[in-house]
Amino acid sequence: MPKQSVWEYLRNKTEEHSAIHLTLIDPDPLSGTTSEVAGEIAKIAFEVGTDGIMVGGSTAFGILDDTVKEIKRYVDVPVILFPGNITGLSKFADAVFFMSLMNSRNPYWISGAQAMSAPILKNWDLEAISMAYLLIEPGATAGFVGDANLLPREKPKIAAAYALASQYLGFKLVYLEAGSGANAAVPLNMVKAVSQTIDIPLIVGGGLNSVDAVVNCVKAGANIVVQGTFVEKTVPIDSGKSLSEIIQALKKIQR
Ligand code: 1GP
Repeated sequence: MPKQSVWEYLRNKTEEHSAIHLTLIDPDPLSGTTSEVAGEIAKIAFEVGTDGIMVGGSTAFGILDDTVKEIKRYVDVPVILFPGNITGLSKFADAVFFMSLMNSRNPYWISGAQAMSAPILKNWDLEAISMAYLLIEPGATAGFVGDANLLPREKPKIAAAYALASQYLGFKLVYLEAGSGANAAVPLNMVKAVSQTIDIPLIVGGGLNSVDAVVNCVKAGANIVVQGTFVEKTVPIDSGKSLSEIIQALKKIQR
């Protein structure tokens, strides 16, 4: 039997459970997240039940390959790249979220970076999972870097229209992103409006920092939740206790 692809793994898991949890790790030696630290965080996140590790790459400065290899030593879930640019690629990962920032004003982030990187992925035979990336206010660093025409928080129908257009364009996933470290997560009525509009899995991330935030987001319709800042802040302090509480609460939700 052929090996299950990462896409099949994600799709099957989202069909089996109310929602799944992904941990985002941004390797950044300048702020202390060396490849070794990333490996330790991933190990604990895996042990407490996260379903996959996403690896950002915007500040990885030459340590991305080492980071991915270090993480893979400790986890038995997919390691998926979440690139901030064409520099965020590593042949050692299991797959890449091949993203298009649908609401960017700059075509580089919609199709330019993708064209630059597609031949590299083919050469490496790295699985590319197409994903529409929608940036919602406040957008944080990704909003600024990606030159996004940020989707207004109080206009869920606009987000739903972008998400439906993404589905019709053939994307496998839609990601509603408030921005890493955002002081306000994606509004629940927006998560609900989008999830009721599309038939493909919905990922939500940015500013999800508590049990309630994650549970309510899933109840509103998210199929996959992403936590980065919360994991990087709490795991070194409490060895994964807070993260474990969140993941257990998420797995118990009935829809
Ligand atoms: C960022 O959505 C992810 O791309 C995670 O955001 O760091 O706020 O959890 P946080």
